[in-house]
Amino acid sequence: MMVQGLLIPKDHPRRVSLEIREKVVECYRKGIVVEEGLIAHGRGEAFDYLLGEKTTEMALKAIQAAAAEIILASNPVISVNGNLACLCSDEIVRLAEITNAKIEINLFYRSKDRIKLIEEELRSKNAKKIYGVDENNYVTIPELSSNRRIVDREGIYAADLVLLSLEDGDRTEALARMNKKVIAIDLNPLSRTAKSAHISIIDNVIRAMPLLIKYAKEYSMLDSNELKGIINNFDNKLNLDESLRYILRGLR
Ligand code: PTJ
Repeated sequence: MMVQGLLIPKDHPRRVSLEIREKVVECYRKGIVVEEGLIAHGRGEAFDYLLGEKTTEMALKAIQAAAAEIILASNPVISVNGNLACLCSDEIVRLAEITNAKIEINLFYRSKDRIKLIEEELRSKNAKKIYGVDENNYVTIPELSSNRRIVDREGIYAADLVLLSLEDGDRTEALARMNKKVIAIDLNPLSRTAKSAHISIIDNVIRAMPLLIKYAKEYSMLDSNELKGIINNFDNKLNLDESLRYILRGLR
């Protein structure tokens, strides 16, 4: 892959990270990712570096609990922003298929052009129904001032579970107040999103989404008691503390 005219050698120790960065820049040039999305990605990279750029044992436990919750949910929705659409469009569509989840485009830096571009990206991966694209269906989440308050009446508004990533804390808290189960993928264990979600997956979306698909497939064979057992064995607060300790141990 080319980075500003340079070829990234196959054996470069940080090749994957540089390739992902290149993909995000490409999406920025297309208009899928905003400038602020580049900055958010950089913050994510810093935390990923501290996590050793791999899925930790704690993240895996959170992913397993999340897969069980999504299968048990009666109306799960995957909330898609520019960065997630850029890095995981294929996985979003596959996870939605396996779990019967709805896909909703929900942007912080909202524009009709970006919604259209992201819709096209998802359709290119065979997404069928996409929520958040029809203005006639828009409703607002109470007590929230950002653009993310605008949601689809039949999508996030009606959901009992929302899977989100690279999200701001205000909306995560607002969704939880609406009695929705919130699963967040966020590399920063200190973020308000990570702290207020019911399940916080401290991992990079590029690793977490394929693992969510793997476990959703596996768990779709389980009965509801087995799924509840997986969920009851998971403690988000303990898991978050352990993720933070993992980073601190690495620093020492
Ligand atoms: O596409 P839009 O308009 O909805 O805007 C999306 C951005 C990302 C710009 C917007 O949601 C934003 O400003 O996000 P924040 O508040 O900067 O939060 C981003 C969080 O995601 C930070 O905690 C980062 O550490 C984390 N993060 C960044 N990259 C990744 C990530 N988490 C998981 N995987 C990543 N690849």
